[in-house]
Amino acid sequence: MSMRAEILGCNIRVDECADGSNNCSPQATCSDTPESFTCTCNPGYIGNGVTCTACSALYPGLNPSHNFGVYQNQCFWSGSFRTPRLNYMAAKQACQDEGGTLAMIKDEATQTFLRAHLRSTSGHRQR
Ligand SMILES: [Ca+2]
Repeated sequence: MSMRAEILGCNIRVDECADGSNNCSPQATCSDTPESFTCTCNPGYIGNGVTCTACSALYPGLNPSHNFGVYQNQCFWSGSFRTPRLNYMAAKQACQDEGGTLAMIKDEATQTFLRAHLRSTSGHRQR
């Protein structure tokens, strides 16, 4: 009769979000994972989660500053009903003056994001 000993691996799960040992930015949300944790910048901020920068800080000339949205780690800004209406060339120039580019709709997902963003920032209902 032989005795067999098995050494079982201890899998101790650490919640870095709860114990404060994560390095997430104060402007990020920490999510615990079994192996580690992830940091995701909060709405209105872009970055890698360890460093998050407010879109309004990157583009201080754009007002209202709360009209920023983030999609695929890029800042999008739209005017409100108070913003003067611009034609294509004037809008393109206005974006360039602020160090950005006029948003061009490249795909369905971007279009869906922009439609929802414009609905939430335009200041009045769109039909
Ligand atoms: Ca963890």
